[in-house]
Amino acid sequence: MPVILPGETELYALTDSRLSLGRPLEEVVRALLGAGIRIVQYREKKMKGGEMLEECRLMRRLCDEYDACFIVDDHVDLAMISRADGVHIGQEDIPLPDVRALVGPDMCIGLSTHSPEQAREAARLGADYIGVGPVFATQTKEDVVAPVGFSYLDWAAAEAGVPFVAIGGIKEHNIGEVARHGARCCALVSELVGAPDIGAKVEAVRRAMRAGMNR
Ligand code: 3NM
Repeated sequence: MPVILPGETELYALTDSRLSLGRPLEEVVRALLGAGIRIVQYREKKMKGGEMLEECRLMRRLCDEYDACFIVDDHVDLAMISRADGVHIGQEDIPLPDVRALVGPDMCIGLSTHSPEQAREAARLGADYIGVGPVFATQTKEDVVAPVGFSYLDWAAAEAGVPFVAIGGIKEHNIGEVARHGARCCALVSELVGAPDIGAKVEAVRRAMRAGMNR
């Protein structure tokens, strides 16, 4: 199955067990995939490796079932063992060339960036896609840099030269504006996994994004 990248699909969902209203991972991920989400990232910060591996294997099975792309945040080892389609790393994680040397040519690598300089460097290093953010303030990520607002997003839409996904504080009420600033793929955490009805929220968010693109 070919890997789906940001740019080929509008919404990118990330998991977070702390924000999922106590629901099991399978229920949350099935609701996301059932609503048509094509890229999901496993993002857990405070769990034991063995438990995370079991969850990654579960997500691999679910993404196979729904023909979706499965990405693991940070943990290159878990991504490799669970046969993820990709791994997502941050500016302070293991450098991209070292991750590439480990995972080989086929696994996709996403890199979080917060400025045009970081985006250019990511492209030079061969990132398959970049995160552009945080567009708005967010409580979901610890130690996150200050919001970059629309200035970096506008630059990315015009110049990034590599597929990108906008991230950080994106909600149903502001995603239209994010789309209007050129984002063709948006990543959301709390707005989706924290919704009481995930399927309905995905639909509403998608509609709001498309409305922004058409304005
Ligand atoms: N990365 P929410 S912001 C995981 O800017 C992540 O690189 C960011 O969560 C970045 O949609 C972020 O709940 C958290 O605001 C986004």
